[in-house]
Amino acid sequence: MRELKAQPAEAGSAPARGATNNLDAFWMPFTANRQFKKAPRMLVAAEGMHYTAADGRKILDGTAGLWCCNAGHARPKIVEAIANQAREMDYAPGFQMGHPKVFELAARLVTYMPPGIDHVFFTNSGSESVETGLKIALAYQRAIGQGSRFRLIGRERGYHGVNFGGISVGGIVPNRKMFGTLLTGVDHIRHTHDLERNAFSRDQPAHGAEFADDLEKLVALHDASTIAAVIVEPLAGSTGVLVPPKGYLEKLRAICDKHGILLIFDEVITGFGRLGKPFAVDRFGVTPDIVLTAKGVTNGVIPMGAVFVKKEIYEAFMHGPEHMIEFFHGYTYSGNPVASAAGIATLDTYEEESLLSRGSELADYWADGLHSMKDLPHVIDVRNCGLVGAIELEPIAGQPTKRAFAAFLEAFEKGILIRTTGDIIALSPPLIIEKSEIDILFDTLRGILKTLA
Ligand code: PXG
Repeated sequence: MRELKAQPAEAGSAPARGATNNLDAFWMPFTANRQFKKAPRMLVAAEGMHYTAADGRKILDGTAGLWCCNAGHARPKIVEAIANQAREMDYAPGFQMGHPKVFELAARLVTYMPPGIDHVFFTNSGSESVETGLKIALAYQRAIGQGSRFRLIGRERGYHGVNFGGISVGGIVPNRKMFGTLLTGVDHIRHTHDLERNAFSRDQPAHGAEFADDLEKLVALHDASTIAAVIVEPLAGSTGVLVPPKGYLEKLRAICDKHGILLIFDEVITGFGRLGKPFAVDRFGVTPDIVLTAKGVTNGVIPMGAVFVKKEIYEAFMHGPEHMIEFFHGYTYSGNPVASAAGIATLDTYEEESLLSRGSELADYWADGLHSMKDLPHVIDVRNCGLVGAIELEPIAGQPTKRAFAAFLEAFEKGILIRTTGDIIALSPPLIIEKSEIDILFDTLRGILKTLA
């Protein structure tokens, strides 16, 4: 294996240019930096369903990168589109100027949404989509004369990225606890995870629609006239794959309608085929007012996010003198040409290979394999929906996360990439996965779980 251990630069000497053996400078995101730098896990190439590790081993991608490479890796159309666009026009200002590809992408993307959701605002990440969606919600309420609605409601265990709006409505403690003074004007409903009643459910669990009534309680506490919007992940991904109980999302929708509260679905993970339909909106048959996406919009290859809104939301902003900016928001890279080209080529790839419904075809096979691990040591729950799966492990007493992290390290050694969050193993492979590869993924994981301390 190549030398990749952290090497402190010699005192007084400039670090060598291009040195690959100095891992010190890079502060890695959401990573145990010291652990990683002692024993790095480097990926150097990717194609189709596999990564190549620095030592040449093929690693089966059980997580579509970070839930984003839905069409698999190095897809020729996407690679070509990016190269061609960079050559033809690398960048164009997005404020007060336009370029054809961003309009083409927007027009194509809105055809995936339910009728009535027909405008899209571009960002560069899920976190930015969240901030954008929350700002649109607040500004919309003002625009329609409901300016007293300042409050945003999230959910316990919700993950909405890492920016201030997102961690405010989010419900993951380590992401929030350092930043308390800025997290005002929010409240939370309870999460829906209920192992006592729902452990080992296949697909949507039977119990828990009544958790949506928490919203009625918050209305009683704060008054609807102070609440602008509710934001939830239709299926919560990074908090450990929490599948919505039957009837839950429908109930949330009904309560929002009753009180004039906007419903925002964060589909950063569930969008673009992950649940066997193009979006969770289709999978669960509930239409929110705003849909947040990122990741799969460009197959994860170039950063991009897309925020979809209902017609009446867009139109509420289209007032005042025509030369005036209607919404004071946007990013230098909103809809940049290379990302737009990547997005168009990604949609082409999804459509040509019917990938956005492939999860439905594989769902039973996927669920059978996952649930076959039910009786292995330490397994306290197995959950699935579309091409998402989770195996929840009993934590080691006094050492939460350690058991699942050990499984993750062992998995990499054995040639599969999995994700862990807390003591939950999460799986979300590229939608091009074959049954034989599902077998390899689960056989390898089974072997690991059988011997896990
Ligand atoms: N909303 C949701 C629902 C997400 O899952 C974001 C927003 C933020 O997206 P960006 O692009 O800013 O990271 C996410 C991101 C994991 C994992 O393994 C999940 C995410 C990112 C990285 C890892 O659970 N979700």
